[in-house]
Amino acid sequence: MDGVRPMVDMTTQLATLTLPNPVLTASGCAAAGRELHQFFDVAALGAVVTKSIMMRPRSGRATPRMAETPSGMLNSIGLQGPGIDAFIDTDLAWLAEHGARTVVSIAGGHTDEYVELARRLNGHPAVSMLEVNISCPNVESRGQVFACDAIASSRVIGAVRRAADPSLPVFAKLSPDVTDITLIARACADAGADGFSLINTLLGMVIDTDTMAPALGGGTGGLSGPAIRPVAVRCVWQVRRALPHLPILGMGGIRSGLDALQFVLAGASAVSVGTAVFGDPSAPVRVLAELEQALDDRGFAALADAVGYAHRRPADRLVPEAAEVAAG
Ligand code: RRO
Repeated sequence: MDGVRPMVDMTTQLATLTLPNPVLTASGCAAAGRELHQFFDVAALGAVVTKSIMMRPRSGRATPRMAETPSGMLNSIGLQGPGIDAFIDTDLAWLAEHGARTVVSIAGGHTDEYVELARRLNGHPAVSMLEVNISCPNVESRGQVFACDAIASSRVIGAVRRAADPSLPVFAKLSPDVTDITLIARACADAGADGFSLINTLLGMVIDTDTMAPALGGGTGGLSGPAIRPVAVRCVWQVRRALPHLPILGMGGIRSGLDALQFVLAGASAVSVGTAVFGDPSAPVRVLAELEQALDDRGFAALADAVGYAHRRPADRLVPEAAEVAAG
């Protein structure tokens, strides 16, 4: 670095949505952006992705709800939230007032709940996109997680796509806890998904060796942080290869610009920074600056040119310098 600000075109496209840059918050790690606004202007991000919201207020699972793990953490929040009405009146209103582009994550216990949520959000000027969190127990199917079943996933995504404002991109947030994530992705694509958020947390457990019981009140929890990054990059790679025409919002353990670059090269058009904000609330803006520098260092004039670059055969590599940088 020579102190000269890089000049990379960082705009990105998530289906019909154009964002000024590709770094977003991750659902569940920044509530609705208010707390992070003490550290940086949330409108400077590509978008704020809000904590998954349900129809009714929920108090969540039993405490403790977090446990440390090597290079990561487990959470078992259990969809704590104010419910859609309070969310629209307070959180969305605050985001609109602060000029933040907003991706609203919705969650439901059955397909009709997702549909009702999409309807309530229709026409709200602050909403730029819907992220459909299908990593929730389906109360109509013995609590089986929607995202672990292709038919249940496609039912929810199809219904949300039909209910949502046609101009609003609908992204399916998939779980890595499946044998073949491309089967679920294809089912969602066939049902009308405009893109994918990859990945949700992996299901894990920590046993407290003093109490000799699960450390989390809820027993199991979602594993996030750098420990899951290779799994997330693999999922982005596989879905990009299977469905190259659909955009991906990638996430899972991103702490630096180079971490974000891995996701972009694997096929993500944008990234969410999640767990990193608990230790470094300014991580999203730092990651954005580092990503821009990393792209500039590798000779990219535009982020869009780097999306999916790792899939190219050597003969199709348009930026010869990239090979030299990679070789060190
Ligand atoms: O609320 C949660 O406990 C939670 C959700 Br909805 C999710 O999608 N992923 C996660 O790790 N935790």
